[in-house]
Amino acid sequence: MRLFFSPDQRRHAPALELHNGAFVPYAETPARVDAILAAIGPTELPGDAGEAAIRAVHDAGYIDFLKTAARRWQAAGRSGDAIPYAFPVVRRRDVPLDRIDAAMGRYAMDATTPITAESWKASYASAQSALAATQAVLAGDRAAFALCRPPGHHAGADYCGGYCHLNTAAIAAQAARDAGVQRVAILDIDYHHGNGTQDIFWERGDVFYASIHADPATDFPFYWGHLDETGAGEGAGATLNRPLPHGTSLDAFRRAQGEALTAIAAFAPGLLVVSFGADTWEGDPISHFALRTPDYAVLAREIAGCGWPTVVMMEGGYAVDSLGANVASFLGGV
Ligand code: OKP
Ligand code: ZN
Repeated sequence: MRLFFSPDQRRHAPALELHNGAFVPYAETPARVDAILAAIGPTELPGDAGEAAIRAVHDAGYIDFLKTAARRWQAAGRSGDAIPYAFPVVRRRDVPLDRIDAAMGRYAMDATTPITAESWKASYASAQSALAATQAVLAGDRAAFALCRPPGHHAGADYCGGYCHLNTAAIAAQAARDAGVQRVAILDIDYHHGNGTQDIFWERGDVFYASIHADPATDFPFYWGHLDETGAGEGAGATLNRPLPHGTSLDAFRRAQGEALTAIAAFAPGLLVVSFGADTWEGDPISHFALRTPDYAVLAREIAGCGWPTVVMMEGGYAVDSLGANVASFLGGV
């Protein structure tokens, strides 16, 4: 299986994040990719496919914001990373927002996703890795892996959040659609619900989104991922959510994944995108499931057994010392 990663993806390295009421060291570190690289062996550099596939998913105004936010933040006299703190939650009029502080809230869903001067470079490179892996599968490989980082599944068409700026799974799925694949399915097995991916395809009947995750009644991102969210309009029935309780281990996770795979099989996709997070591991520092390292191979074999051409995107996983083994277990199963 071909594996894709660009060193530019290390360049996003915020100092701190807001966690439980205090600023703590940022959890989504470049060290995560080094741990994964050490376990999975050599990767290939993605080519540079440009911005078109990114623009097919994300709004022009948002892309411009990502590129310029850190510079505007510095120009406003700030020393730390750019972090939003005021949000237009009550549907204010869509007035032009020149002040960087206002733009930060407009283009973010939370205050845990700092933007640095290098964030665009790193997220752009992460999207290129996603596109290169997708190309490999479109060209005939049965499976490929994109070591995406920063992750993607919380980012919507016009917002960042949950450590994510560009939605790599959505970019991959849309690129496959634009290459002529009629139906694309996304299976999201990160611990957190992929609100951005769900949001982007909510009214789309051509991209099926299935997610297994911690119940948003107790866990981030809170406002999305409930059982009764199933899509709307053309996309009615093309979203499937399986929220699970703290303490979930292989048996229950596997049953939920089986339901998701059955629904995806009925949809008959030409390509599967997997948003894979290893933050479902029993020792993850910010999560509360109880999967063990060998469990990832079991889950991956059941996915691979369905026979769809499959592109795997790295999402979360914060227990750096075990991250490599967990990712290697999953990829071995694929
Ligand atoms: C990204 B991915 C809780 C803060 C929540 C955001 C978690 C983002 C996870 N104090 N932080 O889905 O792994
Ligand atoms: Zn996660």
